Amino acid sequence: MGTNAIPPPGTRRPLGGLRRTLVAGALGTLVLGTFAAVTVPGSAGATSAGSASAAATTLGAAAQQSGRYFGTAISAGRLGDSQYTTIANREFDMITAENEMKIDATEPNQNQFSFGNADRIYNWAVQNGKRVRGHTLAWHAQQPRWMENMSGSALRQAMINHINGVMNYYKGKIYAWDVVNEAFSDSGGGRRDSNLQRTGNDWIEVAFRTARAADPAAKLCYNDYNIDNWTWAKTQGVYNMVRDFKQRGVPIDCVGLQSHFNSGSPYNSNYRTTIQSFAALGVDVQITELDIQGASPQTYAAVVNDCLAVPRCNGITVWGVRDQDSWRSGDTPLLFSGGNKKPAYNAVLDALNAATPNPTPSPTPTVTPTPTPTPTPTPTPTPTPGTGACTATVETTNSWPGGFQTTVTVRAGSSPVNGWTVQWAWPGGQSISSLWNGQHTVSGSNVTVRNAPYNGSIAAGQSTTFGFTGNGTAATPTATCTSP
Ligand code: 9MR
Repeated sequence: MGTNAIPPPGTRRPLGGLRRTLVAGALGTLVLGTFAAVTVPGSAGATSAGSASAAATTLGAAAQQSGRYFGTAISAGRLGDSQYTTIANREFDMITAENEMKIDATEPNQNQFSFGNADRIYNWAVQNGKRVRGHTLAWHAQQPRWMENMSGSALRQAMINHINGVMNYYKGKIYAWDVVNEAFSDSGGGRRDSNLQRTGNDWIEVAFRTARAADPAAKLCYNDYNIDNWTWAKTQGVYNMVRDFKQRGVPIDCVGLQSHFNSGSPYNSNYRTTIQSFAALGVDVQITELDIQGASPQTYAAVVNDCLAVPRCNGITVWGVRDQDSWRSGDTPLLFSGGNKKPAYNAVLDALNAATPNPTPSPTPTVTPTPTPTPTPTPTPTPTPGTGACTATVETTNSWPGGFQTTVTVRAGSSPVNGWTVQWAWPGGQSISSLWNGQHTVSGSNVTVRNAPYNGSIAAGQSTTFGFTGNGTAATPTATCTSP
């Protein structure tokens, strides 16, 4: 990975022209009242369907008919896989770096910015006529070690410096940034505790104000998971923050609904209400990390139709190309299996093709009444004891001098699992610096990770994952999994 000082980028092709082309194309479509797809120069995914009866044949082209995009997360490590790049290039017109624009990747040492893998993805996207979503600038997870150890005003300043460093480097080139990621607690509707939160409750608005100043052309999003169900307290917490930001003039342009749907956090038909309610605050809504355990075609179509029903829901991104690329591949949650389109793919394409051109891209905001929040249902295990054997597979997914990143796949055996515990011993003094999708305790060299409140239930034969960044020399210990 190349390490660069901050800008001046200058040599890169700005996206502004492309963005203007897309907007003009979309407006032209509206004015002419046709269903013509917008053709993106250089995009293999674009079609030039001439009428309503000529359905688009790729997801990106189908979404463009109503002025929307259809994107995917891309991993730099897979850009050498031609099956992967062929599908990604053909089908998608918006690209998110799955890990490569995160804090640990872009500022591995304080004040030393590194854009090698981020640029690999950015350049691949732009060279193929696609736009890029930036993910993510301020987050409690995947922080580099130097940042994890910081607190107070030094951390606040480091966050500001990081936002400036990354956004300046990509100034004018990113369609939307996930400025702040996952800042709300999984239950109760309040903020998540983190080193950033402990710098003061205003850290989120400081991040957004910093971001606006750094790149006024980028849309600025708040992005989170489990804010899809309108009745959940977490959704209401984020909704109240966005409403407050709009009222006080804190710059925010969009809300990203990650929409990782699974048995603990399933799609609910009130999803459309969630999208409508956020949009009514005067922000765009983007579905940013869509994947659906089992990839039911009906559920994929419902998600697409809910977005299409709201003019300000302006795009959908799926979190990976093929099932094998997914962060939770055992759930087979994506639209492709190997090189093949799954039934969910056809359901999504048909739904996009059935959309009418978007008549009002930015409606006048109206205020929706705040619903009475109901507590987030705790998807805690109904105990069905005794049968839940599970296995844990440890995989080192990244490493660098003095640190590494690991993904652990927890898989249920022939019976469902309700609650799981994974344990291992470090071979050589390693330690965890940040862990997600689980709760860990450490005793000497022994680590115990229990499920998070939302991922304890695993259907028979299915899996979930948790991950962490670690300090020390990369190690791949053997782990045991037990279930009550
Ligand atoms: O898919 C990403 C996986 O490869 C990483 O190991 C993991 C580390 O944090 O992040 C995954 O992406 C997450 C995204 O950045 C934020 N929302 C949840 C996503 C799935 O965990």
